[in-house]
Amino acid sequence: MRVFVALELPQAFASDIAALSRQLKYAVEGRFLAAETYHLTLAFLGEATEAGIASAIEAACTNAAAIPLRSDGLGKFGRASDATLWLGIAATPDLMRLAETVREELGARGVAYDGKPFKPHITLARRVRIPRTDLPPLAFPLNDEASAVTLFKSTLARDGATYKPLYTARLEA
Ligand code: 2AM
Repeated sequence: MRVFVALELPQAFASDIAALSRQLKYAVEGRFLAAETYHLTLAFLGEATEAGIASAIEAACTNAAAIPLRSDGLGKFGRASDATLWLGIAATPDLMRLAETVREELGARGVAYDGKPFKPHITLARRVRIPRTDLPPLAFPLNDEASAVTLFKSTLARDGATYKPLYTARLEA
C-alpha cells in the first residue's frame, strides 16, 4: 500500500487555488490536478503497512493547534520539459514543527519515510513544460488554516493518482 501523511486543505482554500490554477492553464502546458486532490504532504512513506502510522499521527496532533496557511509564490521541481508546478506555502514555525513532529513520531515507531527536506507546497500540475518566461507572481496572497492531518492511500493510474483518506486526526481550532 502506497501511503503518505498530509494536511488537508479547507474547501474554500482549495477553490481559491483551483481558480489560480485555471488562470495558469492559459500560460503553462501540463496535466493540472483536480481541486479535490490538493493536499500538503508532511511525510511520504511509499509502500508501508498501516501499523503504527495512525498512532504516530495522533501523537503529533495531540494538543497541536490549527496551522495557518499562507501562499508563498509559484515554484517547480524537475526539468523544464517535465516539471512539477506547485504553489509554495510559507514555512512558518508552526508548519515546520508539525512536519518534524510527524516524522519523529513515525521514526520512533520504526515507520520509514522519504527523508528529503520538507518544502511545503501544493502540487498544481505535473508533466509541465515551463515557459521560457518566469512564472508569474501571485496577484494576491491566499490565506487560510488547516485543521486535519490525514493518512492517504495513493493509487496510481494512467490519468493521475487518486487519494483515499484512511485515518484523520484533527488539530485544535
Ligand atoms: P509532489 O506533490 O511534490 O509530487 C503523493 O505522492 C504525495 O506525496 C505527493 O504530494 C508527492 O509530492 C508527495 N511525495 C513526497 N515525496 C515523494 C516521493 N518520493 N515519491 C512520490 N511522492 C512523493
